[in-house]
Amino acid sequence: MGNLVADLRAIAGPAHVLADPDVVAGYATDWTRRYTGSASCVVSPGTTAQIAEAIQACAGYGARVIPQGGNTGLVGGSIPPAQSDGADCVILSTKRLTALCPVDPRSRQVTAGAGVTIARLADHAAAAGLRYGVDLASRDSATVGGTIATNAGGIHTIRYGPTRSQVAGLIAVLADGSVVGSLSGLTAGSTGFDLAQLLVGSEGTLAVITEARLALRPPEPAAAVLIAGTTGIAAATELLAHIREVIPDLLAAEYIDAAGLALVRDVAGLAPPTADPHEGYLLVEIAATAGVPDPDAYLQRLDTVGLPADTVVALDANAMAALWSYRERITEAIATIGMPHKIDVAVPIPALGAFCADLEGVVRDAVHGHGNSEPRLIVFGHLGVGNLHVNVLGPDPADTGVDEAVARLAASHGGSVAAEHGIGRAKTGWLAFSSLAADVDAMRSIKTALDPAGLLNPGVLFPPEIQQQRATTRTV
Ligand code: FAD
Ligand code: 2HG
Ligand code: ZN
Repeated sequence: MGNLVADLRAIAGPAHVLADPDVVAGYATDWTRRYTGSASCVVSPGTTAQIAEAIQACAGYGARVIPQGGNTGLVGGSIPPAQSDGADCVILSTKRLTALCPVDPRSRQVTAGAGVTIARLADHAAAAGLRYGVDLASRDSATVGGTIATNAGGIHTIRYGPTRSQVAGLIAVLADGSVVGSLSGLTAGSTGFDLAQLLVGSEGTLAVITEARLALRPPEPAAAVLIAGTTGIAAATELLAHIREVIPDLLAAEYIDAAGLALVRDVAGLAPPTADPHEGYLLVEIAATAGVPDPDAYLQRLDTVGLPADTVVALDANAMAALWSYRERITEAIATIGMPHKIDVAVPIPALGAFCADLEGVVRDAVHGHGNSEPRLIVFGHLGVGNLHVNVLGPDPADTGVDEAVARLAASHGGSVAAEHGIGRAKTGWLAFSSLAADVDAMRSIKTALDPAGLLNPGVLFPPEIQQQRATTRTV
């Protein structure tokens, strides 16, 4: 490995290859601390050309490349495998790819380096009178490259779609070191496969994304944020449907269950949002759009919806931010009390009630079946797009029984085992629950075609048994 480190230092510069095991260990552990692996070094190239050279150097030594952005991913995709197959792993950090070009107001697009954080991108867009459509609580660390690689969603997906909907082009380095893509931002074009969209959600398994051309939106300030108590998720979806009938322009529609609200209040020292306690809470952010002149107009429309009497409506920025804290601080609040099992699922909105009705029993059975103590279940998420974050505390982090049971339950309700966090290392075994075998096989064929040696992010996204089968086939 000594030679590879030397070669990488020659490519990226001596200061940009870290090989001290203690330092490397920090990069090889994920945000949740549930997933950890080992790598020989961390390389931070400064340009696309250096990334191409670094990838070729790694390939020459048979070393694997683990692309890493802000390392805020929640499915173990940004860190090396726990068990090595004998090959060295190199973490390729995009932290030096921070170039941010001026916003083009005519196309409403901007070009950003893969290492630009979402918060910086949002500020940059705002300074030009525009907004970036993806926002998430990890905004200060999550990067353009990482959010593209995971097709991140976030709080405004109901309005602007996930990251996929913002990508107008990108530049990426494939496993053989070739550079593909375009930053022209053309929205008209039919020249074969859309490589940029293929790389969205590819989780570092097909290429390292180095730059992206991103669509920006006209500014849509929030006119109001409300929190309404409900009797649970089914009631919350009904209430949301009524609100959408009278106010179509929602920026966000989020759900928090009573356990999540109690925890975030406890950890963050927040007062109750509503006068009475409820089983669940619906948080809605309403866009100030041209058709509705002032906040009173929104309040009049909301009067027709039959909101609970203790609904809280915030109309000024500080009060809106205060209501958002109940939702935005849940992940960090959960992290203060243990290492949760995080199961990010999508379920068709009409089936959310039935899914949640089954959830507690499924979690309890899975946990007791594995000899664990009483689980602590917290459910919240992006209700407007049917994306729930099921967090379970109690079972040993290494015991994946409860994770699998929840993933199966989501699939049995017509849902998906991953909504916005990706498959990573955490969910490879469950991909087939909600994807056709032929779909997984087609994805695997693409992986094999673009990365025949399995250089990029091995063990991420693809079910191990399929990798095994293919490996056997190739050997034969
Ligand atoms: P990393 O964690 O570094 O990497 C994630 C994956 O992308 C890995 O597979 C990695 O190999 C790959 N990757 C990274 N950069 C590149 C690149 N340049 N080229 C190719 N592959 C690359 N996610 C949501 O979707 N919605 C949310 O609302 C949300 N909220 C969060 C809140 C908190 C508090 C936290 C901690 C996380 C949250 N996340 C959320 C998860 C996380 O922020 C996202 O998955 C984000 O997209 C990861 O970006 P990153 O730069 O940190 O990527
Ligand atoms: C969110 O929506 C994130 O807050 C994190 O996607 C979800 O902590 C989680 O499970
Ligand atoms: Zn989320």
